[in-house]
Amino acid sequence: MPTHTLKTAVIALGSNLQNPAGQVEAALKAIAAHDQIELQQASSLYITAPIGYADQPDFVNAVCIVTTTLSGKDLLAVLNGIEQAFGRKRSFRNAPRTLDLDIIDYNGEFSEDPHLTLPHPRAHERGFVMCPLAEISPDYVIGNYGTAKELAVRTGSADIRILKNDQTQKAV
Ligand code: PH2
Ligand code: MG
Ligand code: MG
Repeated sequence: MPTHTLKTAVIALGSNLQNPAGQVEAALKAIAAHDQIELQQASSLYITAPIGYADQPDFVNAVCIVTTTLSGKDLLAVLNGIEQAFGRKRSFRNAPRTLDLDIIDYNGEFSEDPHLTLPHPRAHERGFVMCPLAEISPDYVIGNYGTAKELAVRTGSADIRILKNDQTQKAV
């Protein structure tokens, strides 16, 4: 693909139902298999305590960086399609889920669109996103909030453990 049309995006993956680690690993493969998405980097898998609605199982989370010729909206549609294929049911906000795929950043763009707010409005304060991102790209800048490394230090990693480490570096 011509490089000038390539955009870089950060995608966060999360699951806390039905073999969460398997869900996240299979989702990474599904993302990588899309012909308009190239997987550049994937973090280790992390076990993380639930944020928001606490009375649910721990999550497995990971983050990946991709390049893509898709627009942000088309990338979101592809990710929603993968969530559906993995049996995602939407019940209530922050409910347990087989697979959640969130766009954290799309090429450094800003958007107030309620269907795709960029950067993701809460990711910068979530250790389960910032710690994995800091592992693979510590200098990645999230909107006006700072680098992944700075934000991971701020969120802390108290309730976050590496489950499966495919990398050599430590998160924070
Ligand atoms: N996702 C949420 C709400 N809370 N907590 C953890 N640890 N990991 C998640 O992926 C997560 C969450 C909403 O998407
Ligand atoms: Mg989410
Ligand atoms: Mg989501």
